[in-house]
Amino acid sequence: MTAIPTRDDQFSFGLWTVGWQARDPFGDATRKPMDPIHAVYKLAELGAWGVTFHDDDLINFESTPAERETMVAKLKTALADTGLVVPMVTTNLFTHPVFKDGAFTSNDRGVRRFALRKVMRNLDLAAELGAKTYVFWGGREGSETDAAKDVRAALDRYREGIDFLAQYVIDNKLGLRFALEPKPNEPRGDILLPTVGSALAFISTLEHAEMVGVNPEVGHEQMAGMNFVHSISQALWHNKLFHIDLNGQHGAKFDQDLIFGHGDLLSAFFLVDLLENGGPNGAPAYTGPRHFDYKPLRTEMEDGVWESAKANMVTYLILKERAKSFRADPEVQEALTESMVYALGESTLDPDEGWQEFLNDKSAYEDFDLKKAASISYGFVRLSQLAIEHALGAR
Ligand SMILES: [Mn+2]
Repeated sequence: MTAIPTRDDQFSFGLWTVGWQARDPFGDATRKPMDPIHAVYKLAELGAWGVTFHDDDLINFESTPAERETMVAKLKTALADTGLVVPMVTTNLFTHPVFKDGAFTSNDRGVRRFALRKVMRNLDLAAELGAKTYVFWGGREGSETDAAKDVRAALDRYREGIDFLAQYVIDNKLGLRFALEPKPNEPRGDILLPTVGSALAFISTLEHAEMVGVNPEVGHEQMAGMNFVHSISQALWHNKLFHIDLNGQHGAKFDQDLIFGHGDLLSAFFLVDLLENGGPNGAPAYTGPRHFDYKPLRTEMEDGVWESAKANMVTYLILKERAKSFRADPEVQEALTESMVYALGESTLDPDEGWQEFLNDKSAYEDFDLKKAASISYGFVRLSQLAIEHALGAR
């Protein structure tokens, strides 16, 4: 089966992904630096729709305003040449040593103020390039020892930072929404807002909660032992899935950043089914960018980098086709009915049924056939096997 990515698929890539020189905590770079402009042309050629970047991916952290302008102009030319868009931009608040104790939650107030300015400058650029989403990955917001961080004060500072930047976006009509990216650990021993659930709870306390959602990453959630499909379902349920980072991960260990589907493949199948088809009970599909945040294997040279970029998109498209075939199969439809998956879409209470009417309904309790309900077979094994057969292309 060959799947060919097109612009309509809305595939986007971080410039830092294909541009990763494969430096890891134990080894030096195995690849040469990649010109981000070259990456834009190559990704366009492969069928991508958009590119995303941290400020420092494009413009060296300590470059002069003139150097910055030259680089932005080059990017704009490449975008115009290729038709690629910039749907999302983010800030690097983790590489420079100044951020070693975090950015918005650093114990050093000067660092916190510097971080806000670094973001503001890049928010302007994001808006100028037409981005709709601004991601915040607080990789350094955390600690290694509980003695060193007052977590409640840190959350106060985190909220203060996000509230302040949201106000800046509103006042300057930048047209951006924020998406927080949870991660449990790495590079910090423990990172604040470790999971999608923690981020959603934090967002509910924000002054401009309506413009803040999440950007969950497959591997990050799986590192925390969470079911990514469940996390994404809940983010969608809250209308907070503003963006998504697709990659692969083999369970709870260091951040592997594998190609999408090259980790937990079955979870990837159900994820694509959720994103593309919505819920079986009519909940809407996801319409935003399909963004890849992964690392090409350290063993590969540039040819392998492009092979990996293509692999992300092709794997996604194959899973999309497999998920469609799963949903269209009459046997699956029958199994879904049999397993009462559709029945869950029905509300538990009748319209206008209050607790008094409910107590009057003897069929709910007194006359309920407990024995019968306890002895039914739900048929989930058959349903699960049907999904696996479709995922494997055996149907
Ligand atoms: Mn990410």
